[in-house]
Amino acid sequence: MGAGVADADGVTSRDLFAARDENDLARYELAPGAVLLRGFAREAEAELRRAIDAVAAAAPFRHMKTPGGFTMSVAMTNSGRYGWVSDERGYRYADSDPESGSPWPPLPAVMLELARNAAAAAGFDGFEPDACLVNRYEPGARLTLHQDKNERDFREPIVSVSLGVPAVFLFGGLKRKERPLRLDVVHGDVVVWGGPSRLRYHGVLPLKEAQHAFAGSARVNLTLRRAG
Ligand code: MD3
Ligand code: FE
Repeated sequence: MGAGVADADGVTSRDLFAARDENDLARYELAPGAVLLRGFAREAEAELRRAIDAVAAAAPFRHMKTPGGFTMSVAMTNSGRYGWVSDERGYRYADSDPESGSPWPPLPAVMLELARNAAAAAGFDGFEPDACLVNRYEPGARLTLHQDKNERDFREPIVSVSLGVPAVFLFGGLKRKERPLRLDVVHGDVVVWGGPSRLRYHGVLPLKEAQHAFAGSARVNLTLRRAG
């Protein structure tokens, strides 16, 4: 079985490198520096559920505005020293929640440990995230193609954790015009984006109506970053 990667018109699909570790979890190198760890977060799901609830209790999910004045369909919140924010002034990391003026809630230990372990499994030892953006997708919510460029040091990877309803990631090249590949991501999947893949364009197709025990009709994505 391959990683379920196809090009964006869905016509071709190809099996990519696969190896199984002792826990029977699959590790796929999608591209140089981009590693899919299928099911890597499943064992922590109960703790992650509680951690997300604790973060959202302190810093509620909100729909941010883009600098162009559009309201994002994805609801977001943050934990850690820095949080990613967007408003009419631009995209940036902020050390407090603009809604409350308070610091973001602390990065829960389960998120920090998961990110360290996933990064190490993907070949990025010593990853110490200081920010976790929590994205919540309801049916129809999407993220258009973009690059993550607000972090200080692009040598640091980004760890992405998918929870709840499945989604389709788009991952493109270093130029927006390159046609993106599609990747189906399901509950518990972790992707590490580093090295030569760190500045790839990427996005998420509109979420389909579905139900999952983790969060009902929603998908939750955690991205752990070294922002500062
Ligand atoms: C590829 N989030 O929050 S994570 C984001 O599922 C974001 O919520 C998506 O993109 C989500 O910025 C996708 C996948 C991802 C994250 C970072 C990347 C893919 C990446 C950095 C480089 C290349
Ligand atoms: Fe992104």
